[in-house]
Parts: sequence; structure tokens; C-alpha cells
Amino acid sequence: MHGGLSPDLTNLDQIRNLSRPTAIPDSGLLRYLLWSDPDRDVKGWGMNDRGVSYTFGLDKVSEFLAKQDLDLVCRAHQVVEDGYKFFAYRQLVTIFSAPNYCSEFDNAGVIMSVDENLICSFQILKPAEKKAKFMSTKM
Ligand SMILES: [Mn+2]
Repeated sequence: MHGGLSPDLTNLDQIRNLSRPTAIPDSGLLRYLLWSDPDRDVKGWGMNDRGVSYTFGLDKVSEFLAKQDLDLVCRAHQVVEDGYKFFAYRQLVTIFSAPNYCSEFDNAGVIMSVDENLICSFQILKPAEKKAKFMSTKM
């Protein structure tokens, strides 16, 4: 998912049954899946500083994966310096594919591949060399 988990998500059929295309509703499953974020300081569900959706702790990631018999939550939605970042003891990974996001960050980008044995690998898209923002001119 783009953001992460939702307190409303109890069965993956809920995702399969979402009508597409669709407008993003003001609340509910779709909105929360789009804009939630993991937070290592949160236990359970927390308030999200974005003003929408929720944050979730590693306990919620473990609980979700166990219930759904899955190994990994893969999401995006946050710039991460190396292009990928694990959370909750490698039960969730944030993938960010745009290096130098909006020309405002020095982040790498990453493409994640999953092979037939479910081994995940990362192709790193290196950020451009840092440029000096201001040139000093001697008068
Ligand atoms: Mn986003």
C-alpha cells in the first residue's frame, strides 16, 4: 500500500473489493491505507502529524502479518535517505523510488525486486552529486 496499515483493515478482500478508479473518501479504509505512517514511538495506533490517517507501531505490523499469513508490508509515502528503510525488524519496508526528491532532498531512490523464492533485492538509484547552493564571489 502507499501509506501503510489501517485500523479498518481486517481482511485483504476489503482491498480487492475497493472500486477503482475512485475518489479518495474523507475517512475510512482507502484514505487510511493511502496516508498512514509507521512510527517506532507508537504502540498500537497513534495520531498522524499529517492531520490525516494514523500512525502505527511495530506491534500492529506483527499482528497484521500474523493474521494475514504474510511476511512483509511494502509501502512508500516517506522520503528515506537510502531509498529503502526497514521497520519492525524487517517486517515492513519503505521504498522510495525518486532520487533527489523534488530537488530538495539528497536521497537515493530504490527499486525493489522479489524473485521466485521471495527473496527481495534492491536496485539503488544514486542521488546526484551535491551542488553548492551559493557560489562565493570575490569582489
Ligand atoms: Mn504519499
